[in-house]
Amino acid sequence: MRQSHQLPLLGLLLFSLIPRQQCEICEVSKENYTAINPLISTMIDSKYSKGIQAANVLLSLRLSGILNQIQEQQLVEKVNLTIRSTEPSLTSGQLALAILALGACKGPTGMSINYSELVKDLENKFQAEIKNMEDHSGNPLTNYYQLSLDILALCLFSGNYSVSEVAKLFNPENKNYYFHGQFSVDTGAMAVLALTCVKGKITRGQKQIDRKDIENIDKHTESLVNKILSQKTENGLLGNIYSTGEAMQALFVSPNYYNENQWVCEKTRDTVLTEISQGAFHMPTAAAQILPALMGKTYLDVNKDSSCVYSSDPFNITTQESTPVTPSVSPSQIQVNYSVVINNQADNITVSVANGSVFLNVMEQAEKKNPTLFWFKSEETSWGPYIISVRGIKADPNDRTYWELLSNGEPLSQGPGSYIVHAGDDLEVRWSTY
Ligand code: B12
Ligand SMILES: *[C@@H]1O[C@H](CO)[C@@H](O)[C@H](O)[C@H]1NC(C)=O
Ligand SMILES: *[C@@H]1O[C@H](CO)[C@@H](O)[C@H](O)[C@H]1NC(C)=O
Ligand SMILES: *[C@@H]1O[C@H](CO)[C@@H](O)[C@H](O)[C@H]1NC(C)=O
Ligand SMILES: *[C@@H]1O[C@H](CO)[C@@H](O)[C@H](O)[C@H]1NC(C)=O
Ligand SMILES: *[C@@H]1O[C@H](CO)[C@@H](O)[C@H](O)[C@H]1NC(C)=O
Ligand SMILES: *[C@@H]1O[C@H](CO)[C@@H](O)[C@H](O)[C@H]1NC(C)=O
Ligand SMILES: *[C@@H]1O[C@H](CO)[C@@H](O)[C@H](O)[C@H]1NC(C)=O
Ligand SMILES: *[C@@H]1O[C@H](CO)[C@@H](O)[C@H](O)[C@H]1NC(C)=O
Repeated sequence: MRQSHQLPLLGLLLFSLIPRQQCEICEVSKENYTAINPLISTMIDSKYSKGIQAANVLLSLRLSGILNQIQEQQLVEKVNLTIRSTEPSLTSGQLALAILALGACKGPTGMSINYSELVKDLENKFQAEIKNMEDHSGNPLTNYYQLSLDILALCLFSGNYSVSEVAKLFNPENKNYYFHGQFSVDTGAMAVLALTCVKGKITRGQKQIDRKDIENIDKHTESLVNKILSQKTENGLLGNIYSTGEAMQALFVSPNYYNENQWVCEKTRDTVLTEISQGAFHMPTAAAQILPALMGKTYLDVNKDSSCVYSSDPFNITTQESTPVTPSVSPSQIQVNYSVVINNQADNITVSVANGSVFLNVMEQAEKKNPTLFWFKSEETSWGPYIISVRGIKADPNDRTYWELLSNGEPLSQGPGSYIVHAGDDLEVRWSTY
């Protein structure tokens, strides 16, 4: 199976039409739905402070067949409003996500949205990404995760893209799949979904294609799948807990590229369920990215003809206001070290913050004590606040620079608004290139 790309083309096409048994899709069974209730509450209770977060949530809940019509309509309006009001400044991937969300199993409200206009817009934004790569030594305006979202949306919603360009761009050796030389599982997974969609369109004869391009797309998919599997941890996660959902989707749609003994889906699923119970998915975007896989769904299911299935509420969705935990005693103060590191030059400070504070609180406290050294700017994103500049030095995708967060020398796998600091932590923001 692993050599499939070496078969002659005809054999290859026939081969890929034979579905391998889909035992890899290991969705959570009905009797275990209580385990995913926290995800759904997190998403429904969200205020969607950043509009594109609503797109993540709408896409996820629609694919999973969970919304009732009122909740859905509110989300559709929110997404629709966001794209109309912010359109020129949306990144390509944000627009792609909005199209996927609005177009997913078109409900009764779906009809009044003009997709062809949005899809045209996306074509232009995708071309701008390519143009930027040409002008800035191969660096897109955003990143390959978003370029993959773009191709996925163009593929699913009959947009125009060049298959040879896709075959060329998505070569697994491309630097954009790697951060600090480390393969990004999230990025690879999104690329597998996009390439699988493109290949599906070709084999169903909807595009006239050079056979060399098909062979390359096939080779890329196989290699990406192997890279994803090589990031499997002992407890079954693929990459880290936040890349696992999308990696599961990638493996669901590519069963012909790996052997059954290479991945035990059930183990991955059970580790994820445990992590849910421990609160790992308290962010709406994190919850939105993991849910479809747990329901046995992938982003390729978006344009299945069926219209939305409205749930008869097997989840007992709770939309009560989240009860803020008001501690009766004020929390004790803890001390941490914080430093800003630029080219091995460190400026450090010791600050006190309330126990339970997050990284951002430490940065704010440091800024208050010494604004000259520690002033910074952050920006709201679908994952919460993102540090865009410190002391006026600004992250720039054209030269792959950013502010990296570390604790005790280790890069964090959560952002400044979520990572809870501990007494004695050595916290650092480091000017880095990915
Ligand atoms: C590309 C990417 C980056 C790029 C972003 C710049 C660029 N060139 O695009 C780089 C490499 C710089 C980066 C940095 C970080 N990232 Co990052 N990143 C991603 C990735 C692969 C895609 C994001 C994207 O484009 N989404 C699609 C668009 C449509 O959504 P968007 O919200 O508009 O995207 C923007 C934000 O997501 C933002 N962003 C990217 N990463 C992060 C992380 C956090 C915490 C925040 C608040 C925002 C943010 O950059 C995007 C482009 O502008 C995601 C994977 C995923 N599953 O989402 C991880 C991901 C979001 N990143 C993650 C992390 C942890 C980080 C860092 C905190 C790592 C670190 N130790 O420093 C830093 C952020 C530090 C800071 N300055 O605040 C985690 C977040 C997990 C969590 N629970 O919070 C993810 C999910 C990866 C993972 N599996 O662990 N990242
Ligand atoms: C899921 O359900 C099965 C059967 O009811 C049960 O044996 C198993 O322990 C459940 N798993 C989790 C994680 O709840
Ligand atoms: C989306 O926004 C446009 C323009 O503001 C409006 O005409 C259309 O009715 C909206 N559609 C939905 C479903 O809200
Ligand atoms: C959608 O937009 C396209 C391009 O702007 C336009 O040609 C078309 O008439 C629109 N369709 C509807 C139903 O409004
Ligand atoms: C489709 O895109 C290709 C390049 O990606 C371009 O050459 C071609 O003209 C486009 N076709 C249409 C109908 O827009
Ligand atoms: C939902 O509520 C009903 C009745 O209260 C209960 O029987 C059912 O088990 C609940 N389902 C879940 C998934 O919690
Ligand atoms: C903090 O800075 C001082 C000098 O300003 C230096 O001696 C010390 O080693 C630094 N500590 C850390 C943890 O970087
Ligand atoms: C901080 O809070 C945690 C529990 O939230 C507690 O275990 C720990 O002892 C506290 N630390 C300090 C220094 O008060
Ligand atoms: C901060 O770092 C200095 C130097 O490494 C160390 O002596 C001190 O104990 C640290 N303070 C805290 C609160 O971790």
